[in-house]
Amino acid sequence: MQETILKLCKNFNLNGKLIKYNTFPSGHINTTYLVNLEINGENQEFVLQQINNTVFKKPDEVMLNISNVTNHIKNKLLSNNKSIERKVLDFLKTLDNKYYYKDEDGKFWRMYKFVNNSTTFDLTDNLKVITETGKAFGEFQCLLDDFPISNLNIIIPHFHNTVNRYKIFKSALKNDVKNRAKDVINEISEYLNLENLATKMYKMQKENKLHLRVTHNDTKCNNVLFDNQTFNHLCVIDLDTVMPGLIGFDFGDAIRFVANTSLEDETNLSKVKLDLVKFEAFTEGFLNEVKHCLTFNEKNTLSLGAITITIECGLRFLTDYLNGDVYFKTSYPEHNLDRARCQLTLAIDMINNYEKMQEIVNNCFKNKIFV
Ligand code: ADP
Ligand code: GN1
Ligand code: MG
Repeated sequence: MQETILKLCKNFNLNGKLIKYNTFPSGHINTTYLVNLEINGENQEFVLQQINNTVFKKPDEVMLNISNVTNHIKNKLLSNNKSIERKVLDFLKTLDNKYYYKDEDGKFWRMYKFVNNSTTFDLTDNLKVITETGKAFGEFQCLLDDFPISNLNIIIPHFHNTVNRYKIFKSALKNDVKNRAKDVINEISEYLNLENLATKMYKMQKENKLHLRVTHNDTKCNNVLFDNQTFNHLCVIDLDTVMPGLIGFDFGDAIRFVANTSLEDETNLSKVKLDLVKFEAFTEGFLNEVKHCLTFNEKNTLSLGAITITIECGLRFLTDYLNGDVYFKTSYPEHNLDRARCQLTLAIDMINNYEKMQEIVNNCFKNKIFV
């Protein structure tokens, strides 16, 4: 691997000495390395990522979206007299002036500068970090509110189309290629019972009751970099799925991840709950940034967005389990099933706490003094 990394660095015009490299504990799709190089006597760190081109079938379009969005954020910060230092990702270009490199095996790679003194969180009880996560994704929305959505490539068509997600699920169930359906009858029927609720927002969008904005579509807490001393948010990362979408889904995906009492694959389901204190902390941070621009329907569907995305994510894990674990990386044979069970438990707890979530959202709107 060492030789491959050196060769890749050279292709990104980096000609230093390789000090070390590590795999980053990262998401379920791409593979990430932290690369340490000595360049002109100075130690410098870079992030090297292999883009999963089974999931991202057109890596060039992914990188075009990312570079356009990143440039827009950079220009907007500068025109508002704000510093761009650690606030925006800095991608490297290859020798042939591209933001990605295709190697001899057909693998796609990209490289960017490591943001110094930064850290990320998976599960955290620190309410400041949770509020900062809300601010980071809210700020991301505002920075891109004048980016023309028609300029974005649709990276994964129908990504949060829950009607289509149910269609794909039913087809996986029918094919049942691994003969696994018989062992998960309860989970299957519980997910099917949630179909009406989970498809409500998508239908509202189709009826023009909710409108599309530039959304991130993967608003997990570990996609925000924080200063490792102050825990103030720095920038939003993992921009692969930036596409037109509903703001309630970005809000909801973040709640699914950050306001859960457990990780997304917890097997002890008695530990899996929506934490309303964390919900409030995130909502305050997020609404602090975006409440001025939300429509009535957007405000009223934030809690439903959390329920919808939690059901959708669990359904995707269960679909992948039925398909034989071909999409998400897994660490053991029943990993996707455990994830699907965890998301189902969380979604049901959210449904039971719907009124309370709505009350918190309404209070955040009423309160004049924000964090
Ligand atoms: P994945 O698609 O695998 O989730 P990410 O782009 O989110 O990939 O990167 C994985 C992890 O690598 C992040 O959660 C973060 O900890 C770290 N990371 C990524 N980019 C940077 C960066 N520019 N500076 C510091 N850390 C980073
Ligand atoms: C995947 O790459 P990662 O782990 O950040 C997935 C998201 C899911 C998430 C669940 C392109 O994100 O949609 O919400 O797993 N990304 C893609 O953890 O499918
Ligand atoms: Mg990520």
